[in-house]
Amino acid sequence: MKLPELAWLRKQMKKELEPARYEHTLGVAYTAANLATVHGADVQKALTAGMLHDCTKCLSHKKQLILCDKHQFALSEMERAEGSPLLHAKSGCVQARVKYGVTDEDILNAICYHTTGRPDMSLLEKIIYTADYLEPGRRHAKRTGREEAGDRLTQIRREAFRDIDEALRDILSDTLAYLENKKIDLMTKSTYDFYMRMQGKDRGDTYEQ
Ligand code: DGI
Ligand code: FE
Ligand code: FE
Repeated sequence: MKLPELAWLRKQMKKELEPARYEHTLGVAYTAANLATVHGADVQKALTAGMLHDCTKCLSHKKQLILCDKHQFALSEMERAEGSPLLHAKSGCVQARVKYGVTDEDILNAICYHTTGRPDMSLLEKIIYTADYLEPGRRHAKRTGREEAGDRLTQIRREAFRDIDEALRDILSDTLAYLENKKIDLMTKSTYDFYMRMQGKDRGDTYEQ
């Protein structure tokens, strides 16, 4: 499967994104490439997905809605809501396909679910979700704001290269804690439930269905 040329994508992202978002994007792409190397995923796909994961983040909400509607990408009410933090993952997935020529379903899904995650993610999806949280440019765990977040982020960074599911559970816990008073998307909640339940299974614990 032919992937878009990385140097071209990088140039496009430099044009499309604000400087800090562009730096974050490079951090995610290279962190994803490293995670892919360690965990045996396709490095080129990880670079492509990382480079494009926030590709529509600097477009207006309205432009993102128009893009999704034009290409018949169904959106939930929460994704459609003005100021939704979830919309850019969906519009990014559409844009990756129609503007940047990505046809690989795994890459498109990694972009689509990079904000909420989803139950039973592919390795590439986990890599992008995790890299987004712990790329080197993140000064603190973005969703916690806790004082100890720096140390915790260091721990999660290390963990991600050892056991990506364990890192994923830590990230999901912190995200849910951060979202405490905000509206939680059904997908974010199902991802959390799925991976917490998996932990029970890993450790041989019993749990209620
Ligand atoms: O685009 P980034 O800033 O790199 O990061 P992101 O795409 O992971 O997330 C954007 C924000 O979305 C992040 O601050 C957490 C938030 N988010 C994730 N799941 C939910 C959510 N916000 C709400 N309100 N509800 C969710 O379920
Ligand atoms: Fe994002
Ligand atoms: Fe991001």
